[in-house]
Amino acid sequence: MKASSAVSFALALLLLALVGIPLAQDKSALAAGDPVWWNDSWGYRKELTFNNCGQSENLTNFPVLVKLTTSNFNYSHCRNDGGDIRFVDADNSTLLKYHFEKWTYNGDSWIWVKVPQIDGGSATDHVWLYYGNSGATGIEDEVNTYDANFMAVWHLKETTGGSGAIKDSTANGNDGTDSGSPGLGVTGKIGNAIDFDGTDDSVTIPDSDSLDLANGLTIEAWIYIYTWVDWEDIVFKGGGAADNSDYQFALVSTGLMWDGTLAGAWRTKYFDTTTDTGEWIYVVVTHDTTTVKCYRAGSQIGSQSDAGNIYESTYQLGISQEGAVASGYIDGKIDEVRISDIARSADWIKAQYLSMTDAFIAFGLEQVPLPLISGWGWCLAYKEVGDVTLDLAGSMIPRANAPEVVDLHLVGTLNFSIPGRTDTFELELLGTRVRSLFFLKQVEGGADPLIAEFEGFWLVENNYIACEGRLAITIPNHAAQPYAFVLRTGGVDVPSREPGGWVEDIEFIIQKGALALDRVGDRLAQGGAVIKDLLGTVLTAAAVIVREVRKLGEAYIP
Ligand SMILES: [Ca+2]
Ligand SMILES: [Ca+2]
Ligand SMILES: [Ca+2]
Ligand SMILES: [Ca+2]
Repeated sequence: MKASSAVSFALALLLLALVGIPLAQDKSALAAGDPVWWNDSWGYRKELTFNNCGQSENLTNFPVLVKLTTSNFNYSHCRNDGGDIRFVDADNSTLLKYHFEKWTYNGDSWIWVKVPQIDGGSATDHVWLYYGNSGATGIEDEVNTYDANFMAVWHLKETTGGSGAIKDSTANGNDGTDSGSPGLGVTGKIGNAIDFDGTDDSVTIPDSDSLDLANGLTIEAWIYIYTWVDWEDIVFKGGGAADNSDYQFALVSTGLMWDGTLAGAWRTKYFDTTTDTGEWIYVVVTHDTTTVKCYRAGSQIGSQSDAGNIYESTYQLGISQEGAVASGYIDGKIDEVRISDIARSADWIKAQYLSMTDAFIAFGLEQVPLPLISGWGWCLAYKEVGDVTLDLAGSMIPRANAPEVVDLHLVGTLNFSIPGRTDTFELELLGTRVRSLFFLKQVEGGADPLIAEFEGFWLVENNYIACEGRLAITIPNHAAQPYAFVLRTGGVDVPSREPGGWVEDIEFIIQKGALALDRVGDRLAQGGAVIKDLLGTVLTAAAVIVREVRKLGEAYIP
């Protein structure tokens, strides 16, 4: 980083801190009492926050699609095989079931994760993605990624066909067999898909009790149609006649249709919608033995009365085929066909659509654990303030593409014992190391609150953390003045702990920091009026910072 950009960055950080914009995205993990880190053997984590604002329903045991790319994930921090990927619930304790649909190191990866509950109407419910443990092996649990109402889940990801080759991800084992030589392993909506030629390509699945859905159903699929033709079947189970067909979800010239057998007759229901070709469309039909509903792109496009149980036959199920009949072939690609034995709700379907279109998850910044959570010591250079103890907990967030710069976001308590009174403060520190280092936080406490301004520099090494800076305390009968101080980790073996060596380290940082702060001070002076408004009484003069920082090398007394 060039000096000028470092100065600008330092100034930017200063201003961000002063106007109260958080530097780190992670707040929930840092609230007092929260578990801070799930497992010390893992070196990194990200918060995955769900945008379930638009759905009022609590979504339980909900399969969420997590798509990792080189834009939202640093693959160099995890194993090549993804074996150290873990998903942990918001409690930072409960491991979640997951499985890879496709893992591509340094590419696009699709992972299905079962989330116990995503709160309705929430924009803050979240889970954690942990990674960075070279000794870990994968704990994928494919069948348990899906709730008990899923009767079949076909990712259609296979690159090789054959008898039973098209795998069902659920415990029901409804594996399919391709015929007609469809295109396997083609680019799908989610990982791979299957390309059907509209002539004779299909996948068929034998009849099974799990595919008999008398009491209701949901059929989902992503379709990418080349030519939209009447009576081409997305899913059809049955013998193909009015008296022997279970359920059918098909293309018609006006859109989509549902059908099946009821008392020896067809129960056809049409749903008018666009018949767009050349794009991926998420289509869903639900039936609760009373009403059949159809959805497109996550939104309901129709609802029709259709009382009666779903027919149960002994015929096979066809994807791109009219059940047991050699007909109904789709001319297009199909991906992610899923069948449930209940009618999924509108909220559930909408959230699934959002999840599968990268519109459901916000990826937080990569975080690393703080090397030491407790055991902090301190050394106050000027002993006038009184006794001070400090306990901190928090996390560090490395900046992407700048590993030498580490953001800090810490919370803790600061206890002052000054003649006549004792005050305890809640403390929040935001900061960075190296030349862009800066943090500041106003704290207060007690019946007649003290105001402490806390600013300084972090020096983070492999086995210790030192903090140095200035603390200005305004109390009655006590002139506000800056106190230089040094905080450092306690109870650890610090190689450079010898006063001379450590001071040298500190001085090195101070020199770089002071240079940056000189410039910050200049800039503050130039923009005095505006900035003063922002600062209020927090910072009375940036020059004080610079001056005091320069004293630190001398002021430090081990
Ligand atoms: Ca939750
Ligand atoms: Ca797929
Ligand atoms: Ca063919
Ligand atoms: Ca059956």
